Amino acid sequence: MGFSGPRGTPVQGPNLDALQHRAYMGSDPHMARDDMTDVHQRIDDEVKSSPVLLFMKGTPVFPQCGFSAAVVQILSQLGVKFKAVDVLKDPEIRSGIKDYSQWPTIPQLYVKGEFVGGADIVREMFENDELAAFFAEKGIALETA
Ligand SMILES: N[C@@H](CCC(=O)N[C@@H](CS)C(=O)NCC(=O)O)C(=O)O
Repeated sequence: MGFSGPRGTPVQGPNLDALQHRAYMGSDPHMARDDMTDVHQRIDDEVKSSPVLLFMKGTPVFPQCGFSAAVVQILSQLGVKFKAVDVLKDPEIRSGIKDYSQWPTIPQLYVKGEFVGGADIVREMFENDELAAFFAEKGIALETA
């Protein structure tokens, strides 16, 4: 690519902010703004209609990624009921959730509409005994035997 104009004067290059933003927006650079708004709304509806919601790869029974499996395992160990959304079934959600939370990876755990974190954060909270307290504070029942 030639980025120099006449006599070597630099030509305005691509708008890096826009390119980075587009890259961040996910796998489909041609996704229209309206589609993104639509996905955002769908995610918002999901997040607000389930007290504990996990965006993951695969299902709780058949997780397709070790990070997702780790969060499922922790939630199950605590006896927390949760809804799971398999992002592998919906590329728009897989991409849109990263923008929604400003968090670049899956899994993503939401409690009462609030983004909690991914696998590392959930694991750390669990190991520090913070996670059970957090659920209690949010009014989420733990059904541990
Ligand atoms: N450090 C992350 C690990 C999760 C991670 O790296 N996820 C990757 C692989 S499953 C991911 O979501 N990559 C983007 C994608 O697959 O869309 C966490 O704490 O959750």
